[in-house]
Amino acid sequence: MKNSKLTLTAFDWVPDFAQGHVRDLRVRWALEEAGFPYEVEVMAQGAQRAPAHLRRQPFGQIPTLEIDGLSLFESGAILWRIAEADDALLPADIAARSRVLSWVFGALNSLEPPIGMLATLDLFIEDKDAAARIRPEVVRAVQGKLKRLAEALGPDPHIAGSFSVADILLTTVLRDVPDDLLAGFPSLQAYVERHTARPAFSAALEGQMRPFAENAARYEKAS
Ligand SMILES: N[C@@H](CCC(=O)N[C@@H](CS)C(=O)NCC(=O)O)C(=O)O
Repeated sequence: MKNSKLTLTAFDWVPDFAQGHVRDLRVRWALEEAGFPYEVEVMAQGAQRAPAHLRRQPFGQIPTLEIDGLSLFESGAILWRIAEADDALLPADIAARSRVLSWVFGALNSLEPPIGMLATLDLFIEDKDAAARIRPEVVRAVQGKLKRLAEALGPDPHIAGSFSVADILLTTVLRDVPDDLLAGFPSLQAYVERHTARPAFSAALEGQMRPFAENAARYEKAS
């Protein structure tokens, strides 16, 4: 993949609360870790629902990654494809590899849904009374999952042996947990700090943020 033409889709701007949290970040991070050069197709808000984009992402979302003309969607699938091409993100040993795969799905299927639900309640639901009624139940669900994750991690620095694509996914998912909730799990807080201290993460974050600053004035004028 080092010699492939890679094109990632990302937004040219998102509201403040989403900046640094858009899912192209995890793809950028994996590509930066692997050292695969890539281009970014920066899309205007709304362009994700244009027919041309729906042909590559049926849900009208980002990210997508085109690899030598072959387009992939779903951040988990994209990360797995990148990881398959790089020993640093996926161990060769079948048992270790299977463990990483389980944690990839664990991050996306078991942790991200309740964490995403909490974000939906806090940021998107207009009926604040309804959101407040449901919130404690969702907080309990998130805490339950975090408790199990902390137990599974134990004193280890990474979730599945050495650093892998599973750590990229888990870290990006945990970054969406409200600070006060994550503070109840010091080992997970340290896990996020450890992984976001990696230079590849900083490069990914910087890459996502750059167009937001450049385009902010245009969006603010339009609103
Ligand atoms: N399951 C998808 C979720 C993608 C997703 O939620 N993308 C958001 C940005 S993080 C998006 O494009 N939102 C704009 C929209 O839905 O119109 C994945 O992991 O790739």
